[in-house]
This record gives sequence, structure tokens and C-alpha cells, in this order.
Amino acid sequence: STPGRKQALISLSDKTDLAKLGNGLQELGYTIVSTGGTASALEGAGVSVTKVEELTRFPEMLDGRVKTLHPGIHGGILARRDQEHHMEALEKHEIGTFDVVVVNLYPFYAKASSSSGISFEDGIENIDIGGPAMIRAAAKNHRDVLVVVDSEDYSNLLEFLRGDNDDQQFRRKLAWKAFQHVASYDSAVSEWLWKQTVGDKFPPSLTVPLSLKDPLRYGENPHQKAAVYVDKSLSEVNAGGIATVIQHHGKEMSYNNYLDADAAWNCVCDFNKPTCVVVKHTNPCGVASRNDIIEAYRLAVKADPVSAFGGIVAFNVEVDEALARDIREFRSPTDGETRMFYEIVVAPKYTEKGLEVLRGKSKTLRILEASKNNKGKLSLRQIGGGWLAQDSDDLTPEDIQFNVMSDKTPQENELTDAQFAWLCVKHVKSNAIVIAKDNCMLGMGSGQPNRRESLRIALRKAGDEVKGAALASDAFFPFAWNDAVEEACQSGVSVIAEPGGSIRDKDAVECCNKYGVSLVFTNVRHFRH
Ligand code: 93A
Repeated sequence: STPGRKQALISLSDKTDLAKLGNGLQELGYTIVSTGGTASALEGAGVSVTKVEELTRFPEMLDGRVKTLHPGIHGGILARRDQEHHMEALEKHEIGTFDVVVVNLYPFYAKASSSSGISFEDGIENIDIGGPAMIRAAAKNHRDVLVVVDSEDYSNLLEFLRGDNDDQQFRRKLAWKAFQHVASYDSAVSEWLWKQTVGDKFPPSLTVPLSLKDPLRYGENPHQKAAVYVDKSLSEVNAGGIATVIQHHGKEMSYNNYLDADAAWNCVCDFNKPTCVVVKHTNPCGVASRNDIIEAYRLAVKADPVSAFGGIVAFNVEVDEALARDIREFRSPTDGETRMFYEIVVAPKYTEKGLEVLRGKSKTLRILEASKNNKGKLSLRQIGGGWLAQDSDDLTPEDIQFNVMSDKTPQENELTDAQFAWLCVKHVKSNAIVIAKDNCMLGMGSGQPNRRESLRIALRKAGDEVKGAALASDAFFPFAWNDAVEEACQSGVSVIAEPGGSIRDKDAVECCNKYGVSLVFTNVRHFRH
């Protein structure tokens, strides 16, 4: 290389904005060194390039498995500029230093998780070795080598190089991002290999590649530090969910906001018809499905207006102007006067006008656009000293047989009510009881350490409307007579849905028979602890 001339090493699988980068570096007087495909692309964009082979005086070999794994490359990245003997060694072997290294890796994840799948051999060939080696080397020597792994950083890089202030913080940030990039990549590879080894026997291994999305002001409480991370393993193919939400308006999202918005979004995404879900402290306190989404919204709020105040409102359909106006103006059903106040509105889409109207509701209202949640995800919970991993609970009523156990067979509408209540109860913290009728939640009891108490709370919220409604319980009733089942029957519900499986199932059946209530067993439990 020409002495004194600055050198940049570029090797990219994803060639987004490559021309911009190449031209920018060339204008700044950099000599650009590249691997085969990247060199061709740069030349195509009118940038002059030195091929890696010219520099290493060694051909790319083993079908490209060995391209940049050479002292001529790694010496130039790793040499300490402040160590005389390092620089002497480079000189002796005629190796030039690199000041900038821009690399992104073989698209392993996109390939391994593509719908068409990937053969084992193909998977193996897509494991990048030389790329991570260059990234790690450059990140280690970031004091003198700028390392870039994300095309979104090209402008910042060029701007930095044009300036004359050498900011170590910028270099460290790039190095941090670089190691993160490689760590995610290795996690993806290990995840894939794990699946090749154990098949579907276990939930995925715990090497979830995470990348920091945002530091949060604080955690559940102000004295707890917190941040939100995005699961990179879901990028491209499976992306979606609350972590990657687009915020159109409002105050910064907090830890609790993410948690509650997630609960609301997961719940509303489970429904096929146009649905509104209102969540408070991760529990749905109002749910309604209607062809007219405004009606659904009003019913969901009406289910428990006191809890809905300050809650999260989620829709599974677009928010248009008319709906937005209703959200903005709707007055609390408790006093008919106070305008309802919410922390968050979340929906898959907004019309221009819808957004504009909602923005006018308050400065703080967080307006979120979320993309569809995909099924088959990993659910992780932390315990002291470790983690619990499981598949997410993806069962919906369509997957479940509702077996009639009582003498009375539920009418078709009663069965539909039971299924609706069943879908709701899945999203409520155990012990969970939901009372519903006509595609609308009327009352719910959640999180009580005994089922009877949850039942009483649900009944109280449903009030007189309980007559003829359906009741769902996330797990079986341990006792029937003089207990929850009898209390439910006496309240006037027409049908009870529960998993069954108690040693006293017979009591539950006899009790329902005595009161002329239908009892259906799902044989599926929806604990949510
Ligand atoms: O097969 S490798 O693991 N061996 C290498 O020596 C090597 N050097 C760069 N893969 C290697 N790369 C990767 O090639 C880079 O990480 C980059 O993703 C890709 C760019 O190849 P090309 O410039 O030929 O399109």
C-alpha cells in the first residue's frame, strides 16, 4: 500500500448503501481493500478497489472459506500503533495498517429461518468465520480502527472522518455494537445447531440474541435501572410484537408501559373478529368483539370503566378518524362526564386522520403501531440463579374440544359465549375467572390466591348482567358444593367452561345438573402465573 495513505477494509454480504460508503471513503483519500463480491460491486459503482488477494498475495481458497484469514489482513488490523515493535513487524512484512473496517456477515439468520428452510450443508456454509474474525480484531483495536457493522452508521462514520476531532466515545460505541453483532450472530448459529440436535423435543436453547433497543428511564419503580432489548433472532422473518413497536406520539415508553402494552397486544391479536381489549396492570379488564369497532371499544370500556381509566387500549384493526374521535371524546360510563384517559393506544394501523385526531387527545398519550405477533415463540421467565423456558401458550378455542359434561347441552350462542370467555381467561392472571356474553367480557377476577375469591370479584363486576352469561375458569374447580361451582350456578350463569381434571369433577357435574347449568370441559388449562 502507498505509505501514508489511509486504508479501509470493506467486506459485505448486505451491500446496502455500499456506493455511498465507497465513494465517501474514496473522496476522503482512502485506499479501499475488498473481498471478491464487494470489490466487484464497488467497481460497478465507480470506486477503485484493491482486491484482498493482491494484498495477501494469496488467492481466495477453499470456495471462499479462506479469504481474509491472513496476517496481511489481521496484522494490519491488530497492530498497536503505539508499539514500535508492532510497527516494525508490519514494515518488515510489508503490511499496511487499516484505519477503517466495514464488515457485515453471511445472512445466516435470514437463510436458516426462511420459510423454504435450508439444508444442513447450506446452513454450515453460511456460517461466517472470516467476517467475525475481522470485526472482533477491529473492535479490539478500536482505539485506532473504526469498525462498522451497520449500514445505518455509514453517514456517522463519514462525518466523523471528515471532522478533525478524534472522539474515543464514538469508537467505543462502534466497538460495542460490533461485538454485539458478532454475539447475536453466534447465538443464531448455536440456536440453529441446537435445533438440528434436539429437534422439537425442547423449547429453543437460551442463546437468544438480544440487542439493546433503548435504555428506559427506570424499571418497575424509579430506583430500578432498566432497558428494553429486541430479540434479533426474530428479525426479518418473524419480527413483530411490542419490543419493535413504532411510537407515533406521546410520552416516552416506560418499563410498565411495555409490559402492559405487550399484554394488551397479545390478547387482542388472539381474536379474529374486530376486537378491542383494555388492559390494566397486564390484565384484560375489558374485551369486546363487534363488526362495528366503535361499539366494541365502548363495550370494552364499559366492562369496567374504573379500571379502564389510565389503562391501555388495544385494537386488532385500523384506527380511523371515527374511532379516533370516539377514543378522544368518550366519557366515563361511571359519571357520564369525565373524558376517559389512557396511557396507550396500540393498533396495527392508523389512517392519517385517525392519527391526527388521536394526537389531539393529549400530549402524553402514547400511540403505538405494532405488527402482528407470531406464534411459536419462546417464553422466558427469570428465577433466582437461572431461567425458566417454555413455548408460548398459543392454543385458541379453535384448537380445543369443548366437551359437554352436564345433562344440559349449551345452546349454540351459549357455546360461543363460553369460547369467547375461554379466549379471554387465557390472558388473565391466575386464578382467573371471566364472565362473558355476546362477545363481550362482563367481569373478570384475576390473580387471587384462591379461585373462589376471583369468582366473587368477577361476579361483582358483572352485576345483574351475569344472568345467562358464560363463565370460564383457567383451571379446574377443586370444590363444587358450598364452593365456587355452586356459587357460580346460583349467580345465574348459563354455562361454565373449565379444564376438568379434579378428583371432584363428579361434584361439579352434579352441582351443575342440580341448577340446570351447562358444564363443558376443555381438557386444556391456561395457567398464567
Ligand atoms: O468464508 S469466510 O468465513 N472466510 C473468510 O475468510 C471471509 N472473509 C470475509 N467468509 C469471509 N468473509 C465474508 O464474506 C464477509 O463477512 C462478508 O459477509 C462476505 C463478503 O464476501 P464478498 O465480498 O465476496 O461478497
